[in-house]
Amino acid sequence: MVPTVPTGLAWPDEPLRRVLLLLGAALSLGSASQLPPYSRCKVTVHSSDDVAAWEYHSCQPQTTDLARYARIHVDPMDITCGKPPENICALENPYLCAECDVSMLGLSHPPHLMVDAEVPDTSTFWQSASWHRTHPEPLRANITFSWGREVELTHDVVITFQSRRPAALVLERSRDHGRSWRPLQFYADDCLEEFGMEQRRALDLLSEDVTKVICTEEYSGSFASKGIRTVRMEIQNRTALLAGPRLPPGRVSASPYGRMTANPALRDFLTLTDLRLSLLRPATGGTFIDKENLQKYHYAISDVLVPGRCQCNLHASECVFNAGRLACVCQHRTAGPDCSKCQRGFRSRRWRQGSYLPYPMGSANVCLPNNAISHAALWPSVSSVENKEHSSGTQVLNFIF
Ligand SMILES: [Ca+2]
Repeated sequence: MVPTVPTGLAWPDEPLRRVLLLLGAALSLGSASQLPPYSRCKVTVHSSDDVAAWEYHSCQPQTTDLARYARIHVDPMDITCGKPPENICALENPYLCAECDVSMLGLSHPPHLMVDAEVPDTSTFWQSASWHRTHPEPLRANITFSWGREVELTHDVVITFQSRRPAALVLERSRDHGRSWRPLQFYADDCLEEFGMEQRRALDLLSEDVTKVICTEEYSGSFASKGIRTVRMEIQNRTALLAGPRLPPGRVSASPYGRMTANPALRDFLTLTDLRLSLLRPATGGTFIDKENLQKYHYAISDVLVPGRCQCNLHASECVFNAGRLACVCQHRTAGPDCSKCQRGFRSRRWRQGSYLPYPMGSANVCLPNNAISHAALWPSVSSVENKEHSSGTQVLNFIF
């Protein structure tokens, strides 16, 4: 039995969770009976003698914490502390130090401690070497999460630092397994000086800026709270921009999912095979660099949360983790790790991605048997089958075996 990827952390249960996912706070919710049917992927089988009928809906897996299913790579190779053993000190107190040693259990801080289960009051964390190792060269580290397949971000990416938050970092994405990279968001204590960009907050984005790459100072600036250790990539603030104007209670927006489908730029922005966190400059507490105590400058991360789902082309409601890889459990007679082709014997028309459109039923775009076109008597009209199937909510597609 292949395990299903658990739903993970504290996202609301279905169907509320999926609505919150795309609508965010910008949309007033209707009653449960008014929730869009594409929040479910249900295949209902009615059978009588030799005739069986299916009911299809566009579908996708639930959101989970993808960081737990990633291969994690840190470079440069020797940037993790402890080889050779060294003392890492607190930024606020250079005499408050702890030894890091890869050969000692309890004193080592390997990368997997960024994605382990955190126990309250006990933090486990990855830790870099201190600036003492590389000074006067910059202290830099790249942390790459690789899934070996396409996944979609659905909620805010949250990075929790054990150290003070860095003075400069970039979150980047790749859709080609690390061959090329594009920025998702820049972070700096001074965006103009660090990246030549005006600082901006995700909250201030307009609907036409839904895929705009911004630089924000709210997590790195000198005004940033010393007690708060998280850095966010705000996904929900962006997807909420597509929800449209707030509607009176009891009314649901025409189709935020449809707007999502109709916005390939946003889908592209949120789709990736790899996520990279580039740490460019550690927190220094100001402009002065204490060269006598470089051990107090370093990076340490206790947790990385990457809420998202497998990209299954709206042809799967489940994604499983098997032999170290995530794979969609394809429906609609599709096949492949991401349901991107039709099953053998079901290729009478070109494969198509599922769609949330037309509203409200969406289009499953099922793969049809090889003889569906040639046997017009059994398949009176492929297009009418597709339309009826999703316009009425009742099943009309018959297979005869
Ligand atoms: Ca941890």
